[in-house]
Amino acid sequence: MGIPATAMILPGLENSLEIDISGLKYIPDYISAEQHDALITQIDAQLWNNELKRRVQHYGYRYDYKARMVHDTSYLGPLPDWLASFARRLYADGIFPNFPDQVIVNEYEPGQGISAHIDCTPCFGDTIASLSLGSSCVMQLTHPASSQREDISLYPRSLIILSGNARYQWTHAIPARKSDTINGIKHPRTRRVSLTFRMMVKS
Ligand SMILES: O=C(O)CCC(=O)C(=O)O
Repeated sequence: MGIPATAMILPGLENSLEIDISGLKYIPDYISAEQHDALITQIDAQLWNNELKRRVQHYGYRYDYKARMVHDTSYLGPLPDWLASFARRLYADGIFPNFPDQVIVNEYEPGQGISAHIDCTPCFGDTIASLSLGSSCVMQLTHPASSQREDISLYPRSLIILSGNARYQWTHAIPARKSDTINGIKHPRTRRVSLTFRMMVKS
């Protein structure tokens, strides 16, 4: 499994990771500093949902954290313009085979994280793409069948793409801690905001 041939990533947007997990791609500097700041401003003008330890915003379809799924009744409406234009770019760049129609914005203050998970399989399609804003952090990818673990540093303005094996056979997590040690150097975390784009699987 992998990104379908009809949706090959544009030349120049190739992986720059040394970690070789099939279906994993990392694109540094996917957006400009101006786009980064404009997105933060847009996000901070919206209402936050406080049902988890970290704050979240849901667009397109509401995700039910208790049931770990999206219900048929959870449609919230089309993506707002400021997300739809980004979704169009993800499609035009060949990252998604169609427009992504579900987005979760996660906010991580230092000490906050997200536990290891595989995104809902019946709910979402093959590609999950997460844009990082604000602080850098480490994402842990774990292959439960072999216990292999890989740490990936996510820098602001980067895009990480999980599809195929990376999406279905590996869990991903952001450890809840206040700093990350990368190549022996301690990086204190500041506020991080991510936007994760997905495509709903329509029944
Ligand atoms: O914050 C991230 O980059 C990942 C978010 C995530 O894994 C999720 O929303 O399921």
